[in-house]
Amino acid sequence: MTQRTLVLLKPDAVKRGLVGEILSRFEAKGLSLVAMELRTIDSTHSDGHYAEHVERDFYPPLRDFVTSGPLVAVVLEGDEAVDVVRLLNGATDGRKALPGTIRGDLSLSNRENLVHGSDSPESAAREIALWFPGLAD
Ligand code: IDP
Ligand code: MG
Repeated sequence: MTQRTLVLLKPDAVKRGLVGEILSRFEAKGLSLVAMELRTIDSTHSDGHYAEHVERDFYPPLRDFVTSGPLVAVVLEGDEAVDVVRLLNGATDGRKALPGTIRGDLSLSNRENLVHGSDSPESAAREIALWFPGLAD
């Protein structure tokens, strides 16, 4: 089933010059670019994106991280795009993510783990509306 999902190449990906490397993995898999923008977000936008996590202990440093510099927000489309992106991203903790995944190959951190991918079609719809209101369907 064709789906859309919201992907972030987080500020560590931009700072480390890994945007091309990471985007090329999604493109090589066969996912299509629907929208893409380099953007620096403020804490209000971070709170909206991470609404389910704002009360967690790890959230304040996560908010500092995602607002620390430009990131690349992307909408990708393809067959089962939500789950496919999360498989390509790998486990949250880069130290534990499997080799072959983006985090497993390129991240050594539980926080600075390079990428975000929506965790369900419902989250994808909410996140796409937040990041790209013009795309809402
Ligand atoms: P996900 O990005 O794999 O869906 P979530 O549990 O939704 O993981 O957490 C959102 C983000 O918060 C993670 O990608 C990571 O950057 C950060 N994070 C999650 N858990 C921790 C933690 O225990 N320590 C530090 N950062 C964390
Ligand atoms: Mg998540």
